Amino acid sequence: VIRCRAAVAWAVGKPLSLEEVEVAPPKAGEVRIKMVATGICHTDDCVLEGGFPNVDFPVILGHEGAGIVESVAEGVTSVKAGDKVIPLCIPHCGECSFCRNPESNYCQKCHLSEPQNLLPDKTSRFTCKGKQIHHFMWISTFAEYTVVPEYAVAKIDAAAPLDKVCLLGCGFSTGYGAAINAAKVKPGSTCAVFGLGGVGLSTVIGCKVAGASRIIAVDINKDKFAKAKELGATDCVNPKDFKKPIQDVLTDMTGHGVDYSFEVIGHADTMTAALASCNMNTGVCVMVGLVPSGSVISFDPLLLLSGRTWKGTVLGGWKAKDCIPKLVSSYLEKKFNSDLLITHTLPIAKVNEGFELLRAGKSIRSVLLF
Ligand code: COD
Ligand code: ZN
Repeated sequence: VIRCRAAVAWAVGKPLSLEEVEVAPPKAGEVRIKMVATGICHTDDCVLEGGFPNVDFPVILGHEGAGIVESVAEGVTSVKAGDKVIPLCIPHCGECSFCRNPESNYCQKCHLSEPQNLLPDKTSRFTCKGKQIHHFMWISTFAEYTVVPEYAVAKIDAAAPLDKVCLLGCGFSTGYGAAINAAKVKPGSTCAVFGLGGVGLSTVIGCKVAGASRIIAVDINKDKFAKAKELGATDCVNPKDFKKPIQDVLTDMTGHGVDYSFEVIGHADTMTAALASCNMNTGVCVMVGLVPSGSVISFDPLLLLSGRTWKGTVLGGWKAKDCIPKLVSSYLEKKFNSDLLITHTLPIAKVNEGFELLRAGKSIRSVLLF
């Protein structure tokens, strides 16, 4: 058992508290990781605000980390002590029908509706003050040491800077893959990205790398525009500056609507606005944000009848165990610069400050260091 620091969420609506926790050794098929760095993603904040009623508290959140394997239990073959790794918020077992299908990445070991609050054997490896603490998405990266199933961790290049590539565990890969895999953005095309947080700005990067000639960035916080431009946006639009609906603004700007639109906010109304913003024949709208559980979207079916495609993606469509290491290699080859998304680097003790910066719209990504 290792005693170490972790940011524990004791209850909805309460700040995290930095505690000493006990982390039990990995059981068969599991890996214990020494976490080096972790990003703060909007989804962690949604859980803290009570947006995921099926997440059990107390819980150690965090799902965008990078670290070094401390030890492995029997049966583990793909990683060993000392390897640099990224824990996977979407597992990749390699055996289920979705893993075997080259077109899908949503492993059957994963249940978005039933978050991985305990490890697959239905027990926890974390305790604090005599209480069992829950896992989050099986990876709980807000702990100095965490235990994950082997199919929820990928070995990465030993040269990778962990304080930078942690973003590839969730936010960057999700947004970038939405453009590359889900939309399959073509060179010369026109794109619109709704929501310029860490994930949406990664979609902007993906559209740029795919060769889009026009990238329209949409956000109600104009402070996000400078960064969007730096990353490749050609136009920035604030819906608050217009009386007419944003889909009409985008249609006017482009003639018939964009080729690809992305909703990277997680609101029902911006989902339908993004759909209506892509052109009526071949337009593709990709849903990246997650609306609060129980939300219902109503929309005019004529929007789809004329040919539009409306689709969603998790973790940008990447088959995590194979693709995250390849994305790390692409990062090292400078195919994209995800470092530009990191606006703050803080010690883990300042985790609540990191959440405050996100809520205030002042940060893109804060990286916490252990
Ligand atoms: N119109 C335009 N922009 C808006 C609006 C609006 N009505 N409302 C908010 N925004 C902007 C905000 O100003 C902000 O800039 C941006 O939207 C949201 O950014 P962040 O930094 O709060 O959020 P991200 O980028 O960290 O995360 C966004 C997600 C959509 C990914 C997240 O909220 C979510 O829904 N996660 C679950 C879905 C998922 O796949 N997650 C990946 C695994 S966690
Ligand atoms: Zn995330």
